[in-house]
Amino acid sequence: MKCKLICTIAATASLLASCGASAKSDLQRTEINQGWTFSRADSSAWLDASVPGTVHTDLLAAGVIEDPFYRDNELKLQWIDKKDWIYKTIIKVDDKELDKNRIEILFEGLDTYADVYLNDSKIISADNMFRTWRADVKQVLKSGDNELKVYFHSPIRVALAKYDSLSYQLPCFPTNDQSYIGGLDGKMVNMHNRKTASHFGWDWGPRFVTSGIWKPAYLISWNGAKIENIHYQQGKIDKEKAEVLAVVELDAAADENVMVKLSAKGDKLAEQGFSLKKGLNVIELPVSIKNPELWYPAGSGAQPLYDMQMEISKDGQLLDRNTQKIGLRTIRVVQQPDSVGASFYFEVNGRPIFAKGSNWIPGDNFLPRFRKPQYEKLMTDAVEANMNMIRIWGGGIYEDDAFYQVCDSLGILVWQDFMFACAMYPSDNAYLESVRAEAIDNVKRLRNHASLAIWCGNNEMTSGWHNWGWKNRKSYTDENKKEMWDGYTRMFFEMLPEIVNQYDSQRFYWASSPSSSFTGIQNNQSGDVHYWKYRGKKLPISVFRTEIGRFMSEYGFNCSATSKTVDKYTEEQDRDFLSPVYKGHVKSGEDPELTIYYMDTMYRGKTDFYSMIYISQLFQADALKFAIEQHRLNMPYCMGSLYWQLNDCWPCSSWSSVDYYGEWKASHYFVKKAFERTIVVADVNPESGMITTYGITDGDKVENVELSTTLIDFNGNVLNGAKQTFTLGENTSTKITEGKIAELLGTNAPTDCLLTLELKVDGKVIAENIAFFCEYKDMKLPASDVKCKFATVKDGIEVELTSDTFVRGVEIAVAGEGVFVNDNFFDLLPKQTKKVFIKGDVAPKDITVSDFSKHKK
Ligand code: BMA
Repeated sequence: MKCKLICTIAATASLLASCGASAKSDLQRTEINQGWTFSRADSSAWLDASVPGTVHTDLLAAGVIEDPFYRDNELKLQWIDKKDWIYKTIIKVDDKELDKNRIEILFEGLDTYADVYLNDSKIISADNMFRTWRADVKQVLKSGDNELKVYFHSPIRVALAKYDSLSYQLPCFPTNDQSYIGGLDGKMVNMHNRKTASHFGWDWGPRFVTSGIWKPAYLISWNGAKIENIHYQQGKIDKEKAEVLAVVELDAAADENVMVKLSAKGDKLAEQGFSLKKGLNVIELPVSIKNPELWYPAGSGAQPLYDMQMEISKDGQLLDRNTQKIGLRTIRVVQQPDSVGASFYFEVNGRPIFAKGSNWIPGDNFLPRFRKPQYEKLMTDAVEANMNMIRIWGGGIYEDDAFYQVCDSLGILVWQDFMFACAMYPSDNAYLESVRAEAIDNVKRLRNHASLAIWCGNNEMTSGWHNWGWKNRKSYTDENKKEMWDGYTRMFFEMLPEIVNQYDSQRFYWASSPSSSFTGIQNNQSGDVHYWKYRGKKLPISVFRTEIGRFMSEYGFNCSATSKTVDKYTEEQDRDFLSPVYKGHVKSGEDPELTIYYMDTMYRGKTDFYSMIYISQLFQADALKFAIEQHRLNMPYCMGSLYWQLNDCWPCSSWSSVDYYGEWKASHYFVKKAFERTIVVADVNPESGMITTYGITDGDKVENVELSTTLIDFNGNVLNGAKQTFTLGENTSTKITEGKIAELLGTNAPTDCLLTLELKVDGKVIAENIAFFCEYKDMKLPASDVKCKFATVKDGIEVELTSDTFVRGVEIAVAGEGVFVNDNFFDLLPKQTKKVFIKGDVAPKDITVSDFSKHKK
């Protein structure tokens, strides 16, 4: 624990009376969200605006533009980022407020190049959307009406000037800055700004380079002292006691004697007096919590949160109050050297955690549209799918407080990148200083969250520099290269770790994802791994059997959005995988052709549009299931599997498992099963001719577990079967059996049968799975005939499905909005009865059932 004292504080507890502060604080904080209008700088037409908001969404609300996400509207709206825009409103201030000792304006986020004027005095000149901007406005404000005006310079024109002033082009991954859509003549400028990189077009995202007051703005006035920031540093934590040191920054309007009271869950922990000096003070309040309830990631325990409330008062008058929730736990990243390299895993409260999760991109290209309910929905989807970790990828944003609050309460650990992705960035001092301010702001804002597990410098910059040919580009002189690499070193090996060490010393910092060590290029023996190579070479998905690192922080499979979502952004004539509109929503460059390749080689599906949507989803689902199972069966060598990507920022084809409108793709159902606490897997390896079974659990050791394997044909006839009793190891993968595929199959053809697996404890099934012996396209599936019975139940409908024969990938499609099917795309075993619950206002006529055999040639 450490803290920097800015001035000498005398603890004067005995001199001051107890708090007893009145409920209403003297500090006044008013959100400036009313009466905003906006205009193009070269026009005099003023329209209503929303703050927080963006120019694009304001233009949409005003009816000036059509929905940017519809069809190819993206191409028609590229003019917006070339313009300057002005926002203005009136702030009313009365004499009482004006009399306060201190008055400031705080912008939590300005996107991006903004000059702020109050009554025609320039008070802020902003150039970084990731940091807060504030100004002391006591001298500029007047009683009555005050005009607040924000002038946004075109981010593109500012960035182009920066681009042109550099003698060389900073490298950037080609599909990750789609400048050609914006008419920039190939000039990739995203990295010249401190702004969401994906706004410039990404391999899953549109190119809409926004401007706007994207986070709340406040007018804050006070007389006594304002709580600037609190750092709840967690010391020794065990069952008996948790030691917490509250390090508090207080901004005092004058020299003051104040009382500071800290309580948790309503119980007073400490109360102490302090003498403050005018200006910024740092005080410390050590407290201890008896018999603490510890916080765990989802699946490992509960998520108790302590409501911490701090009150600052003077003579019984409350000056300011701050409440926030903290979770008590220890967390560390363990890199234990071993015979191959070194481990890389998270340990919470002394227990190793296999990280099950996905990567997160901004929830909406127009960021302010994504708020707490949307965060709650998506993170609940993540927990429903048995995840315990999410990686906030570096080309988006440091998310809103609401995001981390949701993660704290649901038990989702957060891997937090700093905002750098897939490019080299400028390294001049001004740029570095801007990053410094941004990093300090965000580290201080987020460090109290129980869910925050790791800070990571950037996404794929080490890979880009060393592996993607950047450092060897012929166009660079030695001097250029030195400048870029020196900048990289200063930023990611020096400045950011120093900031984390200074402001959040209890958290682990990792310079780049992926890397094998603090400075090392990724490998499968240490550190974290992004595995994408299969795409370029069109390798079979079975390559995921061998490409396994210690912690898989990215890998993924592209597919279509759900048909419901595709129908929303297309018209009839667009509904073709190769139509310009459909392809305009597939940003990855290689897709949809690459997806079509896998669909064809693995499934041989029909080529009508909706069959292709179905097959592309099944492909993604099967592939993710395979990869996750491989990662988990290699536990504890591999201790993390975060697939790319959970969500979308617009309706599109991508690697997401939940699409832009929140619909679960087939993969989300498969991921949910593959991430169950305990799973059973049969690894059928045609290359070696072997079949190996595994029991894998995140839980405790279980003795006398029974594995039943049954080989059946597609009509349900039992061809072979075995039972095995074994001990399931604690928090690991246990190999149960190994044998020859040929011996198991005997005279049965691989195309005609499947293997069911069941793990039982005391007669109760704890895990089940199915394994196949050939490519899906070669399976000789009988024509399906699924019978459905419907029953109206509370909040929806229950469907009971049966079939005489085996049915692959049963899809239950439901017309209408706001419906949720609790299981989907599942395999139905012969004569099995399967019950599915459909939540929502649905009738049987809205429900269509199909399956793989119907979409297969
Ligand atoms: C990863 C990410 C993203 C990208 C994704 C899919 O490497 O870091 O930049 O969108 O791959 O290509």
